[in-house]
Amino acid sequence: MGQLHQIKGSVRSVFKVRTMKILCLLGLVSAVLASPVSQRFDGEKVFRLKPTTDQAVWFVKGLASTIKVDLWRPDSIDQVVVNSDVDFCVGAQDVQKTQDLLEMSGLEYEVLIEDLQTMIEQQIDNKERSVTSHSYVKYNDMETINAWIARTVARHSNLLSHSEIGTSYEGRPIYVIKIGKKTGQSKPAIFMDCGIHAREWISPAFCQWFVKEAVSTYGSDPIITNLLDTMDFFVVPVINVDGYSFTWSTNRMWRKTRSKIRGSKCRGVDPNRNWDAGWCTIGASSNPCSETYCGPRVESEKEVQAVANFIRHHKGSIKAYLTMHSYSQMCLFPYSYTYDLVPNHAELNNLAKGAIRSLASLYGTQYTYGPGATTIYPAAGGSDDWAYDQGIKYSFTFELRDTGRYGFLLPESQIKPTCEETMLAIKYVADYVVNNLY
Ligand code: 0X9
Ligand code: ZN
Ligand code: ZN
Repeated sequence: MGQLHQIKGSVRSVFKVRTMKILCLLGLVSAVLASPVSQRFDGEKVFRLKPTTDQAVWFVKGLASTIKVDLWRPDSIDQVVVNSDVDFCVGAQDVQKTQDLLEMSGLEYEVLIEDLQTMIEQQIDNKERSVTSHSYVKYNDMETINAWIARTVARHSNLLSHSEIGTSYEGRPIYVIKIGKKTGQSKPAIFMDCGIHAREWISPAFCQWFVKEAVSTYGSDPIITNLLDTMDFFVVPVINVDGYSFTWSTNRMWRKTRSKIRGSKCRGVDPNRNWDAGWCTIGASSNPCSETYCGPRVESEKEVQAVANFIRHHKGSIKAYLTMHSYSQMCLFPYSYTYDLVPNHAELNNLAKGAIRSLASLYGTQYTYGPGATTIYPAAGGSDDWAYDQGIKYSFTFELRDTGRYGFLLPESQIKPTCEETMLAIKYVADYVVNNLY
């Protein structure tokens, strides 16, 4: 719905500006500069369909072409297939029509979210929020995460250091935190990133949690201690820093980067379609207005470039690549750009199976696992496939909680359990890697 609201918003403000006196105009302009008007989602509903026949798939595609639907999952309409859940959001003005069409079709559907705006407002509790301090059980904005990085690294300088690996389209710094016992020698490493997709807030929250856990259990937890003694972790808490900031300031449902596209009114590239891995061949769009726009060229996005350069630079030492997304509860491994199985498919499959078993042992959270192309959908240009083809043979995408009850709006009360269980999966993978160095 993004497009629609933005257009409405700008028409309204042009009207206001014309009818106001100069003084008011100045006041209005400075107010707008100070805090961008947030996009609202009043009356928008999130639906779930499960098309069980080819006709039903056709119906869903037809619906998407008559009504402006925001797909939440899968993220593009050509990825809708028989027997897969389709979650999508519909603007208030189209809710009745959608419901009528659904009733007529006889398709089974659920309303996942009655009112998106209410859900967004409920997700974060602004009353108890303080500007300066971070929390591991709340979502933190970009400034808070950056302040957290500086402070945490300073406080644990025996294990942590950080550096800027590049800047974003809008000029924000992108940081990597290095975690490991300083031995004076170069060690093998595991790379993990969060926040490729802006609206998947649980992902940066997990990277913060991971750093905290690693530091606070070093010396007491034998697995973590062994890991940090023999290896380093490189953690990028937020890759898509512009998009993440934009989800806090303006549009909670933003996914892509914020770069301007020559010749288009739409902004942003899907940073998980922009890598040099079968780029833009399947499950990606060359339309700049699409949520899965692959970009004008490979690595067009500065954020993708920054991470790709970092990984290329440390290629010899990085033994595993982990990237955190949400939602769907899946552990995915290459490939997604082709149905071909990777040479060490059996090994990755076993590793994923062990990881999700370990994850489930805490709260019973069920994950599925397998190669991306068959487990979620074929989609080229992803970071996991690229890292794998760089020679990093342990490469995983995690899709964290939930399976759609809240989707991207996972309540803060679930941050702790989600991070705790995910920690078990990551430790499982890392422990395997440290014992199978290559
Ligand atoms: O589509 C994606 O980029 C990921 N799912 S999400 O809902 N978080 O957007 C899945 C990525 C799987 N890997 C590749 N497609 N390479
Ligand atoms: Zn919408
Ligand atoms: Zn994602």
